[in-house]
Amino acid sequence: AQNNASASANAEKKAKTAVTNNPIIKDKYTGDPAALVYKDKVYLYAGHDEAPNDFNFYKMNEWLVYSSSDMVHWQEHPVPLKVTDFAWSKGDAWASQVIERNGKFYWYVATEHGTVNGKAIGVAVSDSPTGPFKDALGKALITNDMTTTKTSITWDDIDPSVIIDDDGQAYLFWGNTACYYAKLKANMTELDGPIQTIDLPHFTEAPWIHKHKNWYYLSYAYQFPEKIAYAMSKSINGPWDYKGILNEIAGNSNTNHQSIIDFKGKSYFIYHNGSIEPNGGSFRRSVCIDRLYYNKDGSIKRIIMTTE
Ligand code: FUB
Repeated sequence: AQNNASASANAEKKAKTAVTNNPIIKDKYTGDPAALVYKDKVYLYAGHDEAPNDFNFYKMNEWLVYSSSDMVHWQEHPVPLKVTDFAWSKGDAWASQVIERNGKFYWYVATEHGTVNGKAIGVAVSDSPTGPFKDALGKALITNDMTTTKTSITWDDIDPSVIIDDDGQAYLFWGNTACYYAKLKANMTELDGPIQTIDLPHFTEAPWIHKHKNWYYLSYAYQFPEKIAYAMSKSINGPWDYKGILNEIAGNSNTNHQSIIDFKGKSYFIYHNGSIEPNGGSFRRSVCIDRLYYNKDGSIKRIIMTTE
Protein backbone atom coordinates (compact mmCIF):
# COMPACT_ATOMS: atom_id res chain seq x y z
CA ALA A 1 0.00 0.00 0.00
CA GLN A 2 2.91 2.28 0.88
CA ASN A 3 4.46 1.63 -2.56
CA ASN A 4 1.16 2.25 -4.30
CA ALA A 5 0.72 5.51 -2.42
CA SER A 6 4.16 6.77 -3.33
CA ALA A 7 3.74 5.60 -6.96
CA SER A 8 0.50 7.50 -7.22
CA ALA A 9 2.03 10.59 -5.55
CA ASN A 10 4.84 10.40 -8.12
CA ALA A 11 2.38 10.01 -10.98
CA GLU A 12 0.44 13.03 -9.75
CA LYS A 13 3.63 15.08 -9.43
CA LYS A 14 4.60 14.09 -12.98
CA ALA A 15 1.15 14.98 -14.32
CA LYS A 16 1.35 18.38 -12.62
CA THR A 17 4.77 19.01 -14.10
CA ALA A 18 3.58 17.87 -17.49
CA VAL A 19 0.70 20.30 -17.63
CA THR A 20 2.79 23.19 -16.31
CA ASN A 21 5.65 23.02 -18.77
CA ASN A 22 5.67 24.75 -22.13
CA PRO A 23 4.39 23.75 -24.58
CA ILE A 24 1.12 23.41 -22.74
CA ILE A 25 -0.38 20.85 -25.13
CA LYS A 26 1.84 17.90 -25.84
CA ASP A 27 -0.37 15.17 -27.28
CA LYS A 28 -1.29 17.15 -30.43
CA TYR A 29 0.32 19.84 -32.49
CA THR A 30 -1.51 23.16 -32.10
CA GLY A 31 -0.96 26.55 -33.75
CA ASP A 32 -2.41 30.06 -33.87
CA PRO A 33 -3.70 30.31 -30.28
CA ALA A 34 -6.54 32.72 -29.49
CA ALA A 35 -7.73 33.00 -25.91
CA LEU A 36 -11.10 34.20 -24.63
CA VAL A 37 -11.67 35.14 -21.01
CA TYR A 38 -15.28 34.38 -20.15
CA LYS A 39 -16.60 34.36 -16.59
CA ASP A 40 -13.97 32.63 -14.45
CA LYS A 41 -12.32 30.62 -17.21
CA VAL A 42 -10.00 30.99 -20.15
CA TYR A 43 -11.01 29.27 -23.39
CA LEU A 44 -8.10 28.60 -25.67
CA TYR A 45 -8.84 28.09 -29.38
CA ALA A 46 -6.18 26.77 -31.75
CA GLY A 47 -5.77 25.25 -35.15
CA HIS A 48 -4.87 21.57 -35.22
CA ASP A 49 -1.56 21.04 -37.05
CA GLU A 50 -1.98 17.62 -38.63
CA ALA A 51 0.92 17.57 -41.10
CA PRO A 52 2.69 14.21 -41.14
CA ASN A 53 6.39 14.33 -40.24
CA ASP A 54 7.53 14.21 -43.87
CA PHE A 55 5.05 16.86 -45.10
CA ASN A 56 6.32 20.42 -45.21
CA PHE A 57 3.25 22.54 -45.44
CA TYR A 58 0.18 23.17 -43.33
CA LYS A 59 -2.33 20.38 -43.03
CA MET A 60 -5.13 21.78 -40.91
CA ASN A 61 -8.70 20.53 -41.04
CA GLU A 62 -10.17 21.47 -37.67
CA TRP A 63 -9.99 23.90 -34.81
CA LEU A 64 -9.69 22.81 -31.17
CA VAL A 65 -10.81 24.27 -27.84
CA TYR A 66 -9.33 23.89 -24.34
CA SER A 67 -10.40 25.51 -21.08
CA SER A 68 -8.66 26.31 -17.83
CA SER A 69 -9.43 28.00 -14.51
CA ASP A 70 -5.79 28.50 -13.58
CA MET A 71 -3.78 28.76 -16.84
CA VAL A 72 -1.94 25.59 -15.80
CA HIS A 73 -4.38 22.70 -16.11
CA TRP A 74 -6.08 22.55 -19.49
CA GLN A 75 -9.10 20.48 -20.38
CA GLU A 76 -9.66 19.56 -24.01
CA HIS A 77 -13.28 19.61 -25.24
CA PRO A 78 -14.73 17.71 -28.20
CA VAL A 79 -13.73 19.21 -31.58
CA PRO A 80 -16.01 22.27 -31.85
CA LEU A 81 -15.47 23.30 -35.49
CA LYS A 82 -14.11 21.85 -38.73
CA VAL A 83 -13.50 23.31 -42.15
CA THR A 84 -16.28 21.05 -43.43
CA ASP A 85 -18.72 23.06 -41.24
CA PHE A 86 -18.29 25.86 -43.81
CA ALA A 87 -19.92 24.51 -46.99
CA TRP A 88 -18.17 27.22 -49.04
CA SER A 89 -14.66 26.33 -47.80
CA LYS A 90 -12.36 23.96 -49.58
CA GLY A 91 -10.00 23.44 -46.63
CA ASP A 92 -7.41 24.96 -44.27
CA ALA A 93 -8.27 25.70 -40.63
CA TRP A 94 -6.05 28.77 -40.35
CA ALA A 95 -5.92 31.33 -37.57
CA SER A 96 -9.05 32.39 -35.72
CA GLN A 97 -10.52 34.18 -32.71
CA VAL A 98 -13.70 33.85 -30.64
CA ILE A 99 -15.58 36.69 -28.93
CA GLU A 100 -18.75 36.73 -26.83
CA ARG A 101 -21.66 39.13 -27.34
CA ASN A 102 -24.99 38.89 -25.51
CA GLY A 103 -24.45 35.25 -24.59
CA LYS A 104 -23.50 34.16 -28.11
CA PHE A 105 -19.99 33.19 -29.14
CA TYR A 106 -18.73 34.29 -32.56
CA TRP A 107 -15.77 32.47 -34.03
CA TYR A 108 -13.94 34.27 -36.86
CA VAL A 109 -11.77 31.94 -38.93
CA ALA A 110 -9.55 32.07 -42.00
CA THR A 111 -9.99 29.29 -44.53
CA GLU A 112 -9.60 28.68 -48.27
CA HIS A 113 -12.64 29.73 -50.30
CA GLY A 114 -14.09 27.11 -52.64
CA THR A 115 -15.08 29.46 -55.46
CA VAL A 116 -13.48 32.89 -54.87
CA ASN A 117 -9.75 32.51 -55.38
CA GLY A 118 -7.79 32.67 -52.12
CA LYS A 119 -8.31 32.77 -48.39
CA ALA A 120 -11.49 34.14 -46.85
CA ILE A 121 -12.82 34.93 -43.39
CA GLY A 122 -15.92 33.18 -42.12
CA VAL A 123 -17.82 33.36 -38.85
CA ALA A 124 -19.41 30.57 -36.86
CA VAL A 125 -21.73 30.97 -33.89
CA SER A 126 -22.63 28.99 -30.79
CA ASP A 127 -24.48 29.40 -27.49
CA SER A 128 -21.49 27.95 -25.65
CA PRO A 129 -17.75 28.79 -25.71
CA THR A 130 -17.02 25.11 -26.30
CA GLY A 131 -19.50 24.76 -29.15
CA PRO A 132 -20.66 23.07 -31.19
CA PHE A 133 -20.37 26.01 -33.59
CA LYS A 134 -22.19 26.40 -36.90
CA ASP A 135 -21.57 28.65 -39.88
CA ALA A 136 -23.42 31.89 -39.06
CA LEU A 137 -23.80 33.16 -42.63
CA GLY A 138 -23.66 30.24 -45.04
CA LYS A 139 -21.10 32.33 -46.94
CA ALA A 140 -17.83 34.12 -46.19
CA LEU A 141 -17.77 37.47 -44.41
CA ILE A 142 -14.62 38.65 -46.21
CA THR A 143 -13.42 37.35 -49.57
CA ASN A 144 -10.26 38.12 -51.49
CA ASP A 145 -12.08 40.19 -54.12
CA MET A 146 -13.02 42.73 -51.39
CA THR A 147 -9.36 43.65 -50.83
CA THR A 148 -7.74 43.18 -54.25
CA THR A 149 -7.13 46.91 -54.66
CA LYS A 150 -4.80 46.84 -51.63
CA THR A 151 -2.59 43.83 -52.45
CA SER A 152 -2.38 41.33 -55.28
CA ILE A 153 -1.82 38.27 -53.07
CA THR A 154 -4.65 35.82 -52.51
CA TRP A 155 -3.84 35.03 -48.86
CA ASP A 156 -4.14 38.53 -47.42
CA ASP A 157 -7.58 37.87 -45.89
CA ILE A 158 -6.40 35.76 -42.96
CA ASP A 159 -5.82 35.98 -39.23
CA PRO A 160 -8.98 37.69 -37.94
CA SER A 161 -8.84 39.41 -34.56
CA VAL A 162 -11.94 40.97 -33.03
CA ILE A 163 -12.72 43.42 -30.24
CA ILE A 164 -15.83 45.06 -28.81
CA ASP A 165 -14.91 48.57 -27.69
CA ASP A 166 -16.22 50.11 -24.47
CA ASP A 167 -18.98 51.93 -26.41
CA GLY A 168 -20.22 48.61 -27.85
CA GLN A 169 -18.79 49.11 -31.34
CA ALA A 170 -17.15 45.91 -32.64
CA TYR A 171 -14.15 45.88 -34.97
CA LEU A 172 -12.49 43.18 -37.03
CA PHE A 173 -8.77 43.35 -37.75
CA TRP A 174 -7.05 40.93 -40.13
CA GLY A 175 -4.47 40.60 -42.86
CA ASN A 176 -1.26 39.34 -44.37
CA THR A 177 1.14 41.87 -45.96
CA ALA A 178 -1.54 44.54 -45.47
CA CYS A 179 -3.17 45.04 -42.07
CA TYR A 180 -6.91 45.69 -42.47
CA TYR A 181 -9.68 46.68 -40.12
CA ALA A 182 -13.39 47.42 -40.39
CA LYS A 183 -16.35 48.03 -38.10
CA LEU A 184 -18.77 45.18 -37.48
CA LYS A 185 -22.51 45.64 -36.99
CA ALA A 186 -24.00 44.65 -33.62
CA ASN A 187 -25.08 41.34 -35.20
CA MET A 188 -21.33 40.56 -35.51
CA THR A 189 -21.82 39.04 -38.95
CA GLU A 190 -21.82 42.08 -41.25
CA LEU A 191 -19.29 44.82 -41.90
CA ASP A 192 -20.44 48.29 -40.92
CA GLY A 193 -18.33 50.56 -43.11
CA PRO A 194 -15.29 50.55 -45.37
CA ILE A 195 -12.25 48.31 -45.06
CA GLN A 196 -9.31 50.46 -43.95
CA THR A 197 -5.58 49.76 -43.99
CA ILE A 198 -3.11 50.40 -41.16
CA ASP A 199 0.56 51.09 -41.83
CA LEU A 200 2.82 49.13 -39.49
CA PRO A 201 6.57 48.51 -39.93
CA HIS A 202 7.35 45.07 -41.40
CA PHE A 203 3.79 43.81 -40.93
CA THR A 204 3.57 40.17 -42.02
CA GLU A 205 0.35 38.81 -40.48
CA ALA A 206 -1.34 37.80 -37.21
CA PRO A 207 -2.75 41.10 -35.93
CA TRP A 208 -4.11 40.86 -32.36
CA ILE A 209 -6.10 43.77 -31.01
CA HIS A 210 -6.56 44.23 -27.29
CA LYS A 211 -7.17 46.95 -24.73
CA HIS A 212 -5.45 47.25 -21.35
CA LYS A 213 -6.32 50.13 -19.05
CA ASN A 214 -6.48 53.24 -21.31
CA TRP A 215 -4.42 51.92 -24.20
CA TYR A 216 -5.22 49.98 -27.34
CA TYR A 217 -2.54 47.54 -28.46
CA LEU A 218 -2.07 46.14 -31.95
CA SER A 219 0.48 43.34 -31.92
CA TYR A 220 1.46 41.43 -35.04
CA ALA A 221 3.89 39.05 -36.70
CA TYR A 222 6.88 41.08 -37.92
CA GLN A 223 9.19 40.07 -40.83
CA PHE A 224 9.76 36.41 -41.67
CA PRO A 225 10.74 34.22 -39.85
CA GLU A 226 8.37 36.02 -37.56
CA LYS A 227 9.00 37.99 -34.40
CA ILE A 228 6.07 39.67 -32.65
CA ALA A 229 6.04 43.49 -32.61
CA TYR A 230 3.43 45.91 -31.34
CA ALA A 231 2.03 49.40 -31.58
CA MET A 232 -0.05 51.44 -29.12
CA SER A 233 -2.75 54.05 -29.51
CA LYS A 234 -5.19 56.02 -27.38
CA SER A 235 -7.84 55.41 -30.04
CA ILE A 236 -8.83 52.25 -31.83
CA ASN A 237 -8.74 54.23 -35.06
CA GLY A 238 -5.09 55.20 -34.47
CA PRO A 239 -2.70 56.80 -35.08
CA TRP A 240 -0.65 53.77 -34.01
CA ASP A 241 2.69 54.40 -32.35
CA TYR A 242 5.12 51.57 -33.18
CA LYS A 243 6.77 50.36 -29.97
CA GLY A 244 9.16 47.63 -31.11
CA ILE A 245 9.66 43.89 -30.72
CA LEU A 246 7.73 42.05 -28.06
CA ASN A 247 8.82 38.48 -28.69
CA GLU A 248 11.74 36.97 -30.59
CA ILE A 249 11.43 34.21 -33.17
CA ALA A 250 9.90 31.39 -31.16
CA GLY A 251 12.14 28.33 -31.51
CA ASN A 252 11.99 26.21 -34.62
CA SER A 253 8.91 27.75 -36.24
CA ASN A 254 8.96 30.34 -39.05
CA THR A 255 5.65 31.70 -37.87
CA ASN A 256 4.75 33.09 -34.51
CA HIS A 257 1.18 33.98 -33.57
CA GLN A 258 0.15 35.68 -30.35
CA SER A 259 -2.82 36.20 -28.14
CA ILE A 260 -2.67 38.59 -25.17
CA ILE A 261 -5.07 38.46 -22.23
CA ASP A 262 -5.55 39.55 -18.63
CA PHE A 263 -6.89 36.87 -16.32
CA LYS A 264 -7.34 36.97 -12.54
CA GLY A 265 -5.03 39.99 -12.18
CA LYS A 266 -2.18 38.70 -14.36
CA SER A 267 -1.34 39.25 -18.03
CA TYR A 268 -0.36 36.46 -20.40
CA PHE A 269 1.32 36.11 -23.78
CA ILE A 270 0.14 33.00 -25.61
CA TYR A 271 1.98 31.95 -28.77
CA HIS A 272 3.28 28.94 -30.65
CA ASN A 273 6.66 27.43 -31.42
CA GLY A 274 7.95 24.22 -32.97
CA SER A 275 9.49 22.85 -29.83
CA ILE A 276 8.21 19.29 -29.58
CA GLU A 277 11.11 17.04 -30.53
CA PRO A 278 11.95 15.38 -32.79
CA ASN A 279 9.33 16.44 -35.39
CA GLY A 280 8.05 19.82 -34.20
CA GLY A 281 8.59 22.76 -36.54
CA SER A 282 6.84 25.30 -38.77
CA PHE A 283 4.01 22.89 -39.69
CA ARG A 284 3.88 20.95 -36.41
CA ARG A 285 3.59 23.75 -33.86
CA SER A 286 2.76 23.88 -30.17
CA VAL A 287 1.01 26.45 -28.04
CA CYS A 288 3.02 28.01 -25.18
CA ILE A 289 2.16 30.55 -22.49
CA ASP A 290 4.40 33.06 -20.74
CA ARG A 291 3.71 36.00 -18.45
CA LEU A 292 3.44 39.48 -19.94
CA TYR A 293 4.30 42.61 -17.95
CA TYR A 294 3.32 46.22 -18.63
CA ASN A 295 5.53 49.20 -17.76
CA LYS A 296 4.03 52.18 -15.92
CA ASP A 297 3.75 54.12 -19.19
CA GLY A 298 1.68 51.31 -20.73
CA SER A 299 4.45 49.90 -22.90
CA ILE A 300 5.11 46.16 -22.66
CA LYS A 301 8.31 44.51 -21.47
CA ARG A 302 9.86 41.98 -23.85
CA ILE A 303 8.50 38.51 -23.34
CA ILE A 304 10.84 36.07 -21.68
CA MET A 305 10.11 32.69 -23.21
CA THR A 306 10.27 29.81 -20.79
CA THR A 307 9.93 26.06 -20.86
CA GLU A 308 8.17 26.17 -17.51
O1 FUB B 1 -1.63 28.52 -39.38
C1 FUB B 1 -1.62 29.03 -40.66
C2 FUB B 1 -1.01 30.41 -40.71
O2 FUB B 1 0.30 30.38 -40.17
C3 FUB B 1 -1.70 31.46 -39.89
O3 FUB B 1 -2.88 31.93 -40.46
C4 FUB B 1 -0.62 32.47 -39.73
O4 FUB B 1 -0.84 33.43 -38.74
C5 FUB B 1 0.57 31.58 -39.44
O5 FUB B 1 0.64 31.27 -38.09
